[in-house]
Amino acid sequence: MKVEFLKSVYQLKDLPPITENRKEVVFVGRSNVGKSSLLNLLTGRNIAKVGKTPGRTRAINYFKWDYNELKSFLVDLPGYGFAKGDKREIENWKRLIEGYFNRRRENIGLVLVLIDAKVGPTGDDKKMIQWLDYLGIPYIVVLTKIDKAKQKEISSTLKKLKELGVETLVQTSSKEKKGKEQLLKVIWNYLKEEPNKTNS
Ligand SMILES: Nc1nc2c(ncn2[C@@H]2O[C@H](COP(=O)(O)OP(=O)(O)O)[C@@H](O)[C@H]2O)c(=O)[nH]1
Ligand SMILES: [Mg+2]
Repeated sequence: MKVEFLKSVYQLKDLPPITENRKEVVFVGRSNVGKSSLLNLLTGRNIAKVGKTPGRTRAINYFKWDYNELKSFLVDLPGYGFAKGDKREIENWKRLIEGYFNRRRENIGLVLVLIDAKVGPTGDDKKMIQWLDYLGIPYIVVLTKIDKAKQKEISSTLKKLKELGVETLVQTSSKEKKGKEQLLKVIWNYLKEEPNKTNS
């Protein structure tokens, strides 16, 4: 396995060219939900910055990832749900994220929608899931921080997600290094699929 930081993208024009046949594995979710930690868990490297002030990481961070013969980009998106951000900042965030998904749609292999096991899906998470459904972009939900949640809270989160129609789900704890192998397997299965196969 090989991973390297490629670049931070603040403007859509700086997105890397779609070359080398690299599909994108995208991390989305609330600020602080554990996106960067999960990226580090998956790659076994301390490569994404963890625990920066929520909402302050406004860039799309690209990593090149070679996992066995599978080549991809890992894409760490800036988090949503920062109540204190000013209006203009939120507008900029929205433009960047919407532009990202519209432009990269065809190149996205899988979106990981991260949801805190204890908190459950928020309004923003629901909007994101519905939007991905609408765009026809493949995604799965990844529960994070299961080490912090009681079994009862996890059950309640699972129930809410089921009501939203979410089927594929992996439970993880970056702290306790749980769920890594299962998640790698799911990602592998999505990325190895032939292009257009999922749309037939
Ligand atoms: N207990 C626990 N804390 C975690 C876990 N994953 C991340 N965190 C903590 O949650 C905070 C935010 O993590 P980060 O990966 O930066 O979240 P991001 O903003 O979504 O990228 C940090 O303080 C992490 O140490 C986890 O699995 N368990
Ligand atoms: Mg982060």
